Amino acid sequence: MDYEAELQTAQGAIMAAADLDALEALRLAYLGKAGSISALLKTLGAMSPDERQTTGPRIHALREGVAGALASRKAALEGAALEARLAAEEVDLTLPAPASQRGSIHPVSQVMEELAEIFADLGFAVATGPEIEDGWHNFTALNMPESHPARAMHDTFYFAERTETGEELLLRTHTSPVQIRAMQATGGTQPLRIIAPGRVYRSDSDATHTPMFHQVEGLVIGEGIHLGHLKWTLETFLRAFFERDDIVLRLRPSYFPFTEPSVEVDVGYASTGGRRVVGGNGDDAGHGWMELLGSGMVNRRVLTAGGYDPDRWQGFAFGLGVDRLAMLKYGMDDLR
Ligand code: 2NL
Repeated sequence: MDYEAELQTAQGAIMAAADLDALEALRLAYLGKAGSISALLKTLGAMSPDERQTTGPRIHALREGVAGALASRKAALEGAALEARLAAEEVDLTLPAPASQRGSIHPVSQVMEELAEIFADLGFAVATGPEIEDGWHNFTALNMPESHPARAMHDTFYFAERTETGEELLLRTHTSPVQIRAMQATGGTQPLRIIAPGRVYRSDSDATHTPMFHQVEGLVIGEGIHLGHLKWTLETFLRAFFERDDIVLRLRPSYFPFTEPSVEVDVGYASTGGRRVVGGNGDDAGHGWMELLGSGMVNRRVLTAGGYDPDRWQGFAFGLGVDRLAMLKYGMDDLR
């Protein structure tokens, strides 16, 4: 048998295989269990030692040659397949990118930012402080001594621990303690114009109350500060916040331990289709008054606690709920 010619024929067939399936068929035909070369190898056992000596290496050379041709054709076909895929699956960089999910600012955060911006234009700096407070800064300095009923009214979250000096520790019930700390920091020698925005905590939970809510308090201290400054400041702020010139305020006498006199501030609104829209005189037809915030002239005792001489310095302060303000501005009717 002419093994050389056999090899050349096989190589020709292998190089002509059009695809990997055709190549696999050839591999089985030559080297498979029932393949022609496998059959040749089986004949070796029946040969005489002399014959095997000369024929054996030839059959093995044929097998090696066919296996080599199969491997090289396989590599060539696979390479071609990859090239074809790369050409077909080309990335089109001019296609628009898939849209990604975007987050958004929480209405409460947005309102806090708006407030800070408006008050910055009025010359107010932002003051911050600890959310875990002691009883002195949260209550006593604000004219709410121990045993004062207002202290019990605040539904305070208390810690089991106390400070080194025996003061009770609590989650601040308002941001007033931040302002007390700001007053102390000047040593009672400088005028002050600050807002204190932040989280406050009261053990209270229903459709209109959450145990954590957001408050912004404002404090102005200077010489000759009076109620007129308070009214102008709040009016100017609310006009900017609600983006309306027809904001009308109604100041009602009230009581807070930390201010004297104290005023509750209502804003006129119009009822349109069950929705309240801020603006206009609350006494006009189709209008009403809505309580918006509490304020007043800083109590002499609070000025003293903050280190200011109340015979020389006066101040006004106000406190408002950010969550409610956000609901009002962006038309939401459930705090949650
Ligand atoms: C309300 C009432 C108010 C204050 C907060 C205050 C702070 C200092 C001194 C005096 Cl350091 N006053 N804050 C004054 C009046 C009212 O909040 O109803 N807030 C939601």
